[in-house]
Amino acid sequence: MEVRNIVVLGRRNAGKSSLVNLLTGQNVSIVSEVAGTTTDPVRKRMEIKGVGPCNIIDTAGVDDSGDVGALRSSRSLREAVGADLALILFTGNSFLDYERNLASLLRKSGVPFILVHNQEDLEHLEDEVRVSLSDEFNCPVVRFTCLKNISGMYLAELVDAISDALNKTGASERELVPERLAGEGDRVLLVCPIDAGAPQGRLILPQVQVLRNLLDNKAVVTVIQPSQLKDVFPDGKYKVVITDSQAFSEVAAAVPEGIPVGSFSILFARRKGPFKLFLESVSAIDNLKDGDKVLILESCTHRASCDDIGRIKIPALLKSYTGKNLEFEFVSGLDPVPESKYALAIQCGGCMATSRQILARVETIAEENIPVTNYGLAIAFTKGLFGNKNFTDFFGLVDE
Ligand SMILES: Nc1nc2c(ncn2[C@@H]2O[C@H](COP(=O)(O)OP(=O)(O)OP(=O)(O)O)[C@@H](O)[C@H]2O)c(=O)[nH]1
Ligand SMILES: [Mg+2]
Repeated sequence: MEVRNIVVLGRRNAGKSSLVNLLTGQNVSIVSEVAGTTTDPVRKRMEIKGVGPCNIIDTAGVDDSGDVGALRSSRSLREAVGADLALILFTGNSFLDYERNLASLLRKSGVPFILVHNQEDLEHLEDEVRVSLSDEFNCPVVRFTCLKNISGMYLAELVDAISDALNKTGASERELVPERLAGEGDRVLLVCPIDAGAPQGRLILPQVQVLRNLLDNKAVVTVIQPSQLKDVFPDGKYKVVITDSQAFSEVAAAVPEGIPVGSFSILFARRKGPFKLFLESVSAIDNLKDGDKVLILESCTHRASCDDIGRIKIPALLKSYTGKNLEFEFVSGLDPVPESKYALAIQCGGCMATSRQILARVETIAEENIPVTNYGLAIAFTKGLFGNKNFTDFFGLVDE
């Protein structure tokens, strides 16, 4: 199930950390009367009734000043644009520039938000202000206090507002395996190499998720390693073959015409990212010149299984395919993209990130007119698979 990210924003001392602690029922963030106590985003996983697993993300105040303060507040904003829901805290009936800028940034990024008037025990939110904010921003405005002995009722109301807002927007992701690709009774072949890079004793997450989705669709699934392709083809009758990108060439050579062939990473690219943009951008590989910089975007925080694809395999494939002397830069997690001229950016499948996070990052790069594609598409392109009919048939089934 998709984990939803809820980010808590506001000025210093608004009570963000106090609210996060109350919401999660744990002391995850330090609270103090010193403005600027929280410096880096702090996240805590919790289950919200009626929503499911959520990360509650505490942030540094957006009004933090000085050079370091500006860095802190820009980290807060980065969390904001990738979130599924934001809480904007304000106090003392003052909804001023900082709060307004937050609201317009969130609106621009398509992130729904709730305005939370904290410290109600010190100053009550006037009805007039509440109504005018709710009209202006067309969003819920709730009253809150972090004072322990009276917070219970406010907390229940806030949790209801959070769950309503998240249920209204729905999960932002598309299904991984559309039914028209593999539905009830359809036979599907999964090709999962177990090489030195594979984790001990288990499959990697993208494979597990695709397998689960296929079972949900009631497809009939066979899982093999590339060396077993000869045991199932040419006779095997499958509706579709889904392979790890690394085994593309072997699979393409073994599968008879008429059976669409795709990869795990293409399913993830379609689910999480702007798939059309990825698809349109992949041919930019043919325009790469000597000295061009290529940006590799990794979204995992644990990089064990994908590391080697992004850092070693893709650079090697691109260099040998283009014959050019290319430079590579790598960005992982939600780290900011360095400002530099890139000829191409390549995003990983993003199995650990939400689609909002991927979209937020990819859009900022695409705005600079940098073509952005994805691991699986780039690998397929360099292996010449765009000339393979089974492969292009697969796009016909997943594209919409
Ligand atoms: N009376 C009252 N005090 C509050 C309330 N919420 C927070 N405080 C106090 O306000 C101070 C700041 O609270 P924090 O939760 O650290 O605020 P923050 O927004 O996380 O602040 P920074 O991390 O510095 O940005 C602390 O002394 C809290 O005890 C509230 O609802 N009522
Ligand atoms: Mg704090």
